[in-house]
Amino acid sequence: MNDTSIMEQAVAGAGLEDIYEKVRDGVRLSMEDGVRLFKTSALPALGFMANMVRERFNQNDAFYIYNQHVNYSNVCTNLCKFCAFGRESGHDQAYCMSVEEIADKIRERLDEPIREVHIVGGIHPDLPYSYYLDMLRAIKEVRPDIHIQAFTCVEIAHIAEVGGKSWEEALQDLVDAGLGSIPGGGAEVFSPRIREKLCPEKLPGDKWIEVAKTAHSMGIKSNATMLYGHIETVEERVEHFMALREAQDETGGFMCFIPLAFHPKNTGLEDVAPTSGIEDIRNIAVSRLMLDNFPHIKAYWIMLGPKIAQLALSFGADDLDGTVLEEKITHMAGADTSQAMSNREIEHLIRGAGRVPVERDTLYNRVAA
Ligand code: V47
Repeated sequence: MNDTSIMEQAVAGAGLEDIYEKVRDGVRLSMEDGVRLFKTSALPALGFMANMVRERFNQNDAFYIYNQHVNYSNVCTNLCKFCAFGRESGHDQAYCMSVEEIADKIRERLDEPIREVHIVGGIHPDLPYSYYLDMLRAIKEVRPDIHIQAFTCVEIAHIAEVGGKSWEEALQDLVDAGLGSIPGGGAEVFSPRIREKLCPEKLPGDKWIEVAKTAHSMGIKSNATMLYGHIETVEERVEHFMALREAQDETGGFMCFIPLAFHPKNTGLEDVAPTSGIEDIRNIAVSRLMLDNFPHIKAYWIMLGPKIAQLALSFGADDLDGTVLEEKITHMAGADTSQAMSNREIEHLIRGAGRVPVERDTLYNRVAA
């Protein structure tokens, strides 16, 4: 008996033959299918199916990028319950980097082959519109070849409001100043119930999608995330996938989906237990199966830990993110992962998973080692 027929037996044993047939034949899965996949305990069967889709999209490749994070300010008016990073303006732990300090952060690492700077901050009540444009210009001046992936859809809507601009106008100004693409944060869970309970001040889910679609219509690529493992139901997770899949059908502008494992420490949800490895793997696998029009699924090692992220490469993920120098948001919420991994360490993880490491740029072009 070959490997495939053994796994087909595992699928049958789990009562998932109908879903398997759809996956094998490239037929789109339904909301009900997604809920069943979240509820099955047959992890190997789930992984077998997710891996089929993963290899259909990305063969044996596993991507990573040499990148640096800049979290320019933790001052935030939203103060979401799940966030350990944000502080009210005037708080003794509040900080905001000047444009010069941000430029210095980039300058400090000019001798490293960094391809991307990933920039996310809070919703700052007082920063002027010019700050965001000046930040991008200053980075490009120091390092013209770097790709700037900056400002979640939530920040873009805020920046536009600060500048008295439409989303299109603000996005155009940001692109002219050096913006390359948009990271996937701020999506959380789109469900109004969840947003009402955890982040009532935040841009609503439907508006997050509208900002992303606006960016896509202008040729700006973006990512998407989902924060799981707090108070959301599996139905709400699958609805989140369905909304993203529908938007992607319309624009094709999403590059990558990243399930973000909730870290409870120092948040307003400290009673919630951290996610288990099984839950993490399940979220990777179900997202790979439901998001049939997303080319990449990222296992963000900073949140998952390197070992679960490595395992995820056999359960649907094809990307580990990257070196992630200087990340703050997850570490403030108790992540015990290191602050950075070297290219060698990442390649070692990928090879250990039996995959081929591929260094990429932000837009998933292969780069020569
Ligand atoms: O939007 C906040 C999440 C996000 C916590 O686009 C938390 O490639 C876990 O979006 N526990 C920011 N997560 C990070 C992000 C991201 C990271 C890596 C790559 C990309 C990409 C995007 O972090 C926030 C929020 O959803 N977050 N607090 C927490 N306690």
